[in-house]
Amino acid sequence: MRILRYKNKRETIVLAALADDERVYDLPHSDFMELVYASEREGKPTIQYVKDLIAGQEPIEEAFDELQLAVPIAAPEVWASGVTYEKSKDARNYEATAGKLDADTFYDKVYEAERPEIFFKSTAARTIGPGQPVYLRSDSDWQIPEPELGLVLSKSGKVLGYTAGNDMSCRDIEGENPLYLPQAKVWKHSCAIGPVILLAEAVDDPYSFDLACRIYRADEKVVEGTANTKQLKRRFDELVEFLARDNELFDGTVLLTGTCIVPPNEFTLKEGDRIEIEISSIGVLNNPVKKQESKIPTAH
Ligand code: DO4
Ligand code: MG
Repeated sequence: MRILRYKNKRETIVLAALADDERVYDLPHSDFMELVYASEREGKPTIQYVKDLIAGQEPIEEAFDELQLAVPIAAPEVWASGVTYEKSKDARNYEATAGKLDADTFYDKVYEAERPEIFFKSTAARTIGPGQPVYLRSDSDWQIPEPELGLVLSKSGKVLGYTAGNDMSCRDIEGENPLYLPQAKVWKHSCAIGPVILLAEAVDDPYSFDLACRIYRADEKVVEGTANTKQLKRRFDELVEFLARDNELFDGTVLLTGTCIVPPNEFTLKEGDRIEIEISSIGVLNNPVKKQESKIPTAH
């Protein structure tokens, strides 16, 4: 069972369920967390609560792929884990050492360390949903999407659901100096999530999601990569435990779990590209790429 938000004929954003038979049912709750709270009040797992709600109800007329989707949750915060897959460690080493991969870097150390890399990625205002453009930074010449599984968390750190995420990244800025990480990771429209939230109760094994990333330029596929969450070096409960340690979490926080798909080193995103991030049982997060319309003049 998957939960989504879409704009209906009255131009109102509404919450809905996408059932296993691919039919869409409107839900009488304003957002994902309201749905979770309502299921808790009834003492039912959210998946059962939704099944009971839609039983005997007519699906909406439109098919899922005809809907104008919105971001599935206005996550108050998006955090991200890094260097959780060997592929990411190797890519970070490449950008930090100008290709001299034999250096013993911070990335090698964090890959092996007990404490994972966790960084602040986005706020609700910076996070976009399916179909909306991710923006390019104006001061980077080496930008890539990072396709990642996202955990949707409660304030107690419980995994409520799974979504797909794009941790847009500037390899040149981070490679110049890891202290520039916030600038390499956080800017307007630098984070996309969606298209839906797959309820956690519907997932038997979260270490078996297939991920794929495809990048199209002028309708031609220029990048394609695949991965599986079984390649993760970390466990999700370990990442959540470190995120929550001495911290305050908010309901609906999203934690991205790191990338295992990195485009070839010579690749950088360009305006007009289109990014597809697909995760099995979740669906395809589709975003065009745009240049940022900068309102702030640069210093030089
Ligand atoms: O250290 C940089 C971040 C790495 C990252 O975002 C990832 O591995 O997904
Ligand atoms: Mg990442």
